[in-house]
Amino acid sequence: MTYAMYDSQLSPFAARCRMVIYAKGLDVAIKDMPGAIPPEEFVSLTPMHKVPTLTVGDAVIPESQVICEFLEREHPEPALTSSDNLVQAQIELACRICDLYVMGPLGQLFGQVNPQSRDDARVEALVGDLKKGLSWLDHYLGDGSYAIGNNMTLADCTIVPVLFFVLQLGPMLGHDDLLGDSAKVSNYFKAMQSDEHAQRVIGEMGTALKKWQQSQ
Ligand SMILES: N[C@@H](CCC(=O)N[C@@H](CS)C(=O)NCC(=O)O)C(=O)O
Repeated sequence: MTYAMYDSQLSPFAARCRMVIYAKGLDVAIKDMPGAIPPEEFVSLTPMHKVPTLTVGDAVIPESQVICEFLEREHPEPALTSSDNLVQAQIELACRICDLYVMGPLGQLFGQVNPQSRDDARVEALVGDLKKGLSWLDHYLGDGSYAIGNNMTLADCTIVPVLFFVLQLGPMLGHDDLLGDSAKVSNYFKAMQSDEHAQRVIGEMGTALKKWQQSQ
């Protein structure tokens, strides 16, 4: 199969898919947006107009979690899911907590980075929501060397890019303590620095963030 992925190096959703691609050693042409194709052409490819979007020959698959699960089914080795149904539920729960309760407030906080246009009351409310979501993630994180168990799973591919963002964004908003109530999550992210695939996406996101900051 011929794969291409419309990507943004800074997007935590796209980074999730790249981490899966790296962990599985897949041959995927990564096309950085904006620039990979004109916006009108991208809209005709997917009306959702979001990265990541995977193309598989002529087929188009948007949505990071759907892309990751598709790649997992097509390329089951190395496995990023569990054959134990209860463990698999924990993996899916960690991904869902990130998507529903962490990425929501985090994405809105990204819109509050500029101190000139910042709404401080809104920031405080969103920081409260974000900390709550992170404490829920903390509660359900496993005790092994990865998010759930002792091997990399889709949960790690989802959580690592999100935590990179949390830790970068906090100081920009005057909040260095976003993981203050989430010691397990904090220790987990420190431990993930020595995983080669996590390291790679963290490095890519760091470079993209610097570029973005210079452009502001
Ligand atoms: N639920 C989507 C979210 C993707 C998303 O929001 N991507 C952002 C970049 S972080 C985007 O493409 N925004 C452009 C737009 O909405 O037009 C996923 O998991 O893939």
